[in-house]
Amino acid sequence: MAVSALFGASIRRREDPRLITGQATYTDDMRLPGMTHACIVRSPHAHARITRIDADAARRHPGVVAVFTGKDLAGKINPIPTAWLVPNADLKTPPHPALAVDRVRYVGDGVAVVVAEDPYTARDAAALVKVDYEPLPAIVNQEQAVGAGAPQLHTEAPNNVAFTWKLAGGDTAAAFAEAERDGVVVRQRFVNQRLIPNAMETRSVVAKYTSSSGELTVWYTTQNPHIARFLMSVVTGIPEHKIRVVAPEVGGGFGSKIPFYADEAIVAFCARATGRPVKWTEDRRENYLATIHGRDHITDLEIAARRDGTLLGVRGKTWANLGAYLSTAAPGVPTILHGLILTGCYTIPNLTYEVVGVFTNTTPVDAYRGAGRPEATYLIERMVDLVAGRLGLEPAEIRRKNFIGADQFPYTTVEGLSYDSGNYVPALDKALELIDYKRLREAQQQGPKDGRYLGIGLSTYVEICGLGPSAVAGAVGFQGGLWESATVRLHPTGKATVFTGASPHGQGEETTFAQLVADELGLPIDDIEVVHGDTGAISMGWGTYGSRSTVVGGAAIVLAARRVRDKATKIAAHMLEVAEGDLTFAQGRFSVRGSPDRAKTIQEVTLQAYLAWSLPAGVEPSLEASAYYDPTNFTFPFGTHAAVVKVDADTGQVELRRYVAVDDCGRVINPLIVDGQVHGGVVQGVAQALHEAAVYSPEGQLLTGSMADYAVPRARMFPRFVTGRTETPSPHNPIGVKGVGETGTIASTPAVVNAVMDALRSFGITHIDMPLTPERIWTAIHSQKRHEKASEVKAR
Ligand code: MCN
Repeated sequence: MAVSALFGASIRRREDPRLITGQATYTDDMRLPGMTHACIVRSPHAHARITRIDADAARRHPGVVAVFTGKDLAGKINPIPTAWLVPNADLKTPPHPALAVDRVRYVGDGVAVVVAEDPYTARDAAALVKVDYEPLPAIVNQEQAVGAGAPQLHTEAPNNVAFTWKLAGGDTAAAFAEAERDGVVVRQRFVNQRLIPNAMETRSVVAKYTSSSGELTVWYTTQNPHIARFLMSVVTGIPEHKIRVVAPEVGGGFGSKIPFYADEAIVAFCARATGRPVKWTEDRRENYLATIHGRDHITDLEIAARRDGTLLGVRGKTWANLGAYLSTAAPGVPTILHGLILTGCYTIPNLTYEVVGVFTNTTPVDAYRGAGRPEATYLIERMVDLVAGRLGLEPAEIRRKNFIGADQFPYTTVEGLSYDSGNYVPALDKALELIDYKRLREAQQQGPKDGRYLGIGLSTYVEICGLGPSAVAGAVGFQGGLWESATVRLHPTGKATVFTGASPHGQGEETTFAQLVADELGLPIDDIEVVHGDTGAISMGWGTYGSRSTVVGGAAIVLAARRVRDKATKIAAHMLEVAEGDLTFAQGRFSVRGSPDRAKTIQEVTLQAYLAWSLPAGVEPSLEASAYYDPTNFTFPFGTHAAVVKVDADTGQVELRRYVAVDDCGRVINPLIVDGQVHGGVVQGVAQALHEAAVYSPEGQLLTGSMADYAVPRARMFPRFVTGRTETPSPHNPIGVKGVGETGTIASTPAVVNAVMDALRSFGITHIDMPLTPERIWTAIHSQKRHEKASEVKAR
């Protein structure tokens, strides 16, 4: 590929050919000599005492290498830790044993593990492990779980309360008093239903322990190998420098591969205990039970506004279901990542909010794409529409009226965040133009033609991403740093290897990071390799989540590349016998100012750096540099999404007819990849609005326990998306970028729900909880009709 400015170029993802031609190595593709296979015996009960485990028959089964129970692991494997200790919330962290010892707390809780010569034998033998359970009453609903008489999960957490987190700013009481006097107060209960992440690849682990050296190597499906290594060391007691964690290809994660799971520690234990490599791969049903779930909030919210639509304050309380144990980042998701963005892109000066984190007999809940921010955006964007409806205002205009102004940045929100940059009106205008808003409203005025009601929904969002800085991580209790490392190494032949602490698993950074380096050093992109996901190759990294890889990891790469260029400039000046200041650098050539023919290419300079026959005084041989970048703030992407639906009043069926996403993620490295990220995110967000829900029986059985029962979205459910962009660079990172990996998920859910509610306005329906299935919509329409009929009769 020609050397030219690649920042901003729509280059096809370089990683895709191997991914789509069967040449990639995923964890489950790993084959090691002498490898065995593990199967984890899981509880069929949501809550039960274990009175006895008899593993003799399993142990005797031909081909079984070993069977371990919770008792075998006790004292040898530490409890699975939580890594986000949110302060000032009275956080309770009850122990989470890798395998349950005397009590199981959710369907899927690990009880024993069988290691066998092949996966089928392991599974057959697992069925022979006889576990005697004494069932206990279970609780799955978080609001009921904190009520009197509810079954108790952990003695350390009375009333099942894991934490109570409060946030307050301004004078909310005065704001509501004003609105009660001379304005409007809207109250609504929202259920943000539980979702199940559906990465293409389920979780998988291969562990190999070498007793002679005491070294543990773990290949596995993680989004953050260095955090995994750290926690593996904490849990297994194996020193960190003796552990290598490798994330081979990872087939998507969407947050579900951030946590450190019990299963990973169990597999490592088995490898050490048996002296043989062990592989464990979830099947899809196991994945639904044992991999984290997302969302699951119940919220009572109130919003106060003046009659002219000026938003005055927000007040509310959320009960966040955390499942049976605290997963790695769980406490931070419904608090820091949620509460701190609750007032969205509006100048709302007063806020009082409380989040109660609750243990229930369900699969643990943790970060799922957007993690806390989709829930917050849903609340505020629904509320703004409800206020508009109550006051008879145009949804686009009430938003415009309350936006933080372009001249107000950096803007300190009532939650205490400092939004870096923004210009919300142009994004709204662009979305309105792309969706043809005026014409749609006119069409809506004419009423439904075919029994299908037209609805238009907007969502104007802002989100927190690019997680660092580390000082903030510390202040909010995240037990890690949030900087990123990068090394840019030029080889003697002028080719480059880039090492990043980010750990992409579908986002395309092997392409975009190479674009950054190609631009900084003037190298052809094909001469640049990006290496990630291996603690043996990369000094340190904090991984890929919170749309941080480009903002933090990309910035580190650019800083490292600039250091390489600075050193190369010194060597080039020496080679050309001029002062450094006499050189210009463009398209990979160092040229003498005024004599463009006197030049050295970056490749010539690199060779000299390695030959070291004649280097300037004080310059060391070789050409590589590292950088460790810790941002000074988060970044705050924003935009407007607009959805057009038609709702069939006879069947309740929703057709998503058009979808426009206008996102502002600062400067864009690769528009094609950014579009792809938005598309994927929108699909997930729309699926929450219309289709997906994890459903538990009151006894704690997951009723949507397979893809046959859980409504994973299909391509045919979506129209062609229209994407647009505005570009407001982030002022505080060296490349002006903001993250984009989650914007689609964050913005789209309320856009679609607002559109459906807009369509149902003439029925007097203002809210239906998600997912907006035909049955729910039909029921709402018909109960409203019944209600109207009853009122008519009464009036007569
Ligand atoms: N990008 C760009 N210009 C920008 C911003 C980003 O070209 N201004 C590019 C990036 O360089 C990268 C992609 O867009 O190629 C996404 O980058 P970024 O916003 O930095 O997000 P991360 O790489 O940190 O990815 C995390 C984010 C999250 S949190 C989830 S969850 C998620 C997501 O990305 N999970 C995904 N997208 C996913 N995509 C796939 N295929 N699989 C997942 O599991």
